[in-house]
Amino acid sequence: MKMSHSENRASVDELKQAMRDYRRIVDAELERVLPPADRPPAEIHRAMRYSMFSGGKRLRPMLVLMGCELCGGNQADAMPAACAFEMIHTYSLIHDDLPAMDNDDFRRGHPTCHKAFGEAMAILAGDALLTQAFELLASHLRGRGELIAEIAAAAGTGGMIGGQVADILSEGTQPDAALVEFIHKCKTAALIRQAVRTGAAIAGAAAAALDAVTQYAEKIGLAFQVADDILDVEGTTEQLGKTAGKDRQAGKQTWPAVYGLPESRRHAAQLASQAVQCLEPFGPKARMLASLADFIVTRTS
Ligand code: GRG
Repeated sequence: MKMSHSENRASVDELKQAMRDYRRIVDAELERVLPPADRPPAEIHRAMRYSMFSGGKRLRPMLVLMGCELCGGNQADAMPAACAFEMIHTYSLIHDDLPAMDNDDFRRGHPTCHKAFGEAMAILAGDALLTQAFELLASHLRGRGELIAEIAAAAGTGGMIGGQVADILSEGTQPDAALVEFIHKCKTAALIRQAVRTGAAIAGAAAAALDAVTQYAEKIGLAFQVADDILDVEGTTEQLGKTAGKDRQAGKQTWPAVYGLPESRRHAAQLASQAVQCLEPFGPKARMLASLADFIVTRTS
């Protein structure tokens, strides 16, 4: 029997509380694993910490932990991977903001890493976060080489970096539906997909469960970037914590550029609804992930 909308979703308040709780525990663990700010060479450790702790929703670590818990695993077992995903994500933001890429002055409501520490230190802080992420993964996921390889692939040229390359090379070209889907799936959805999948794999999920959460994650990953494109058009710089309206200015391939805003909103909502359907085999224990799918397309930052 199909569950009603209210049965299969946590309330907005429950989700907000859960997000605060996840954020608190992830931040405590990041505080513990990142090199202390005064450890020599202190400048790089200060730059890494500056970007890691200057805000952010902690969506990717939350997805690792929720994927693990959904499939019956222990939160503690997934915590190193959760931290690793936030480090990989933050590295990508630092590098994306550099003058050679998006040339942004603000991120997460603060001056970008290169504005605060200079370009050389920002490049190195990104490199160091990526490197430490894989150190964490290798030291905690013993015997899980295939899983670590999957994470590397999601962050690499077949995933996030590949999407970034296509995004840069397509600036100023005619809006193209196939191209924007490729960019969004690689640049954004690949890491989000892998976050949920990694949590589930750490829990030892059976093939069918792993497949179902992966399909959920693919949908929310794409929905997340479509919503991000819409926010770039509709949001303010204060609300977003980064410069609004830059996609259009740079002639980026975005969902609104191809489909317009009303159709983009409809498509984001449809992806969220399809994501929730993928969770049906899990029943009520997936209600928080179902609400998260709604949050992803209704968020304002
Ligand atoms: C490898 C340099 C490099 C870049 C990869 C991920 C990426 C491509 C660039 C970062 C900038 C960007 C617009 C990425 C798209 C994904 C996205 C919307 C990131 C922002 O994620 P949020 O909203 O950020 O989760 P917070 O600050 O909340 O963590």
